[in-house]
Amino acid sequence: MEIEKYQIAEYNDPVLNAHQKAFAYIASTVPNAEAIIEKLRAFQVAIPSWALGTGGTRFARFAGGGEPRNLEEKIMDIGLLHALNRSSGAISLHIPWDIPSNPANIRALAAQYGLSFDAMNSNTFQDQPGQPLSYKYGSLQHTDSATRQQAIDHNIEVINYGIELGSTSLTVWLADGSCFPGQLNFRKAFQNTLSGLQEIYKALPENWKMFVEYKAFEPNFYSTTVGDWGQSLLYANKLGEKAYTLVDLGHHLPNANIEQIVSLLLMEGKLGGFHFNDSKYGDDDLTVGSIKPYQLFLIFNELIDGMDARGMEHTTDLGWMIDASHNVKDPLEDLLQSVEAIMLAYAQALLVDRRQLAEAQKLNDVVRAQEILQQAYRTDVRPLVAEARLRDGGALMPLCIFRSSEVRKNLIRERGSVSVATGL
Ligand code: PSV
Ligand code: MN
Ligand code: MN
Repeated sequence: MEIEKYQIAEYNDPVLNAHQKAFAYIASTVPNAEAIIEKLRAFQVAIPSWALGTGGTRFARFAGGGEPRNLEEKIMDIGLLHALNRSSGAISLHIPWDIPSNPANIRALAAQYGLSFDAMNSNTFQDQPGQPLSYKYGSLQHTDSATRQQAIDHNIEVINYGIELGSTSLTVWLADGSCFPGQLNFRKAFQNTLSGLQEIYKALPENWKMFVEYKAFEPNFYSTTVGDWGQSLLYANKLGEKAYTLVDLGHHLPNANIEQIVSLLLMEGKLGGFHFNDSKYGDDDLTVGSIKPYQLFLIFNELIDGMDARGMEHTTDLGWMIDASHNVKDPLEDLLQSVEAIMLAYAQALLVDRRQLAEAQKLNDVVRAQEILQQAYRTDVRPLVAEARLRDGGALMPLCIFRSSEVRKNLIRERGSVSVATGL
């Protein structure tokens, strides 16, 4: 199932006039509309290969139809998203969930859809069929050196796949930790993990980065060996200049001030990448911007402020990825919503008058500082984001096209209604 450029233009046609009016209005009210549009056009968010089918909870999985049956079909699905929104130009792979049997062909297929390979993700949180040693009690932290070595070898294998695909980063998320007090010696677990990461780090090509993802809880519920940004930063600092912290929005304890974490990591030159999602309770992996859109805006506000202060390129100097799971929505519709939410938050943050904000901060004018932020947040930037898409041949209303061209119905016809993951 593909949507051709001319079809997108046909769908755009009836709404073009209304869009032009809305765009003319915002372009006349904000000082830097053209500059924002150029930034939006360049900005790309990677789609995780694991978010294209219906996810589930530990209780149940209710799969939808037409799910991709293999990596090729996952790439096609992301190609479709990218054709509609022009902002999903990358894919993030999880190994061994998505082993490219022929990396050169997979790379060429992705290129046909204008997609590149963002961070590669290793998996030492599950045992795979035929795997000699179990990760039940952790991987890099394990008390047994052979198990640690197995986890190191796996990460190096993932790097090698990534090299063939043209990726330039590895994300390591470890489920390592403990469920009960006394189970683990924290210092030994940290030291084992550090030496494992050091071995993996040695295998990184010159131009690669390693992202150390932290998470406060789950699947271990007493301690986590990379439990928060402080611990991740400790590892990243000890590893070296190619190692960075990765922030997944759902991996914090309730009410953590993520925008402050982002700001300080950037100040230290140690923020590497992002997993976007939203949550109310824990690692809920809900649609980006569906629960706390103001927090998302505040995070982008710090990102822009911090990146600009360090002269970083918004598009390339951080890894921008979604990490989500869809239990009740069509995954492709959900991803369109997530990317849109990210683009809106980015556009709003670009609107912030930083000179005035700095002045208000200096004068301790708390009210004015809040007004400046909320002025940007409350501006309806949807026409700016739509205009950026339009200029790149994308859809003014991606979700509407997705629905009216009956994408899901066609995918079900092509691929069937049985999910590969559940067999139902
Ligand atoms: C773990 O919760 C996580 O956020 C990591 O990024 C994993 O790679 C991903 O979810 C998929 O399980
Ligand atoms: Mn994640
Ligand atoms: Mn997660």
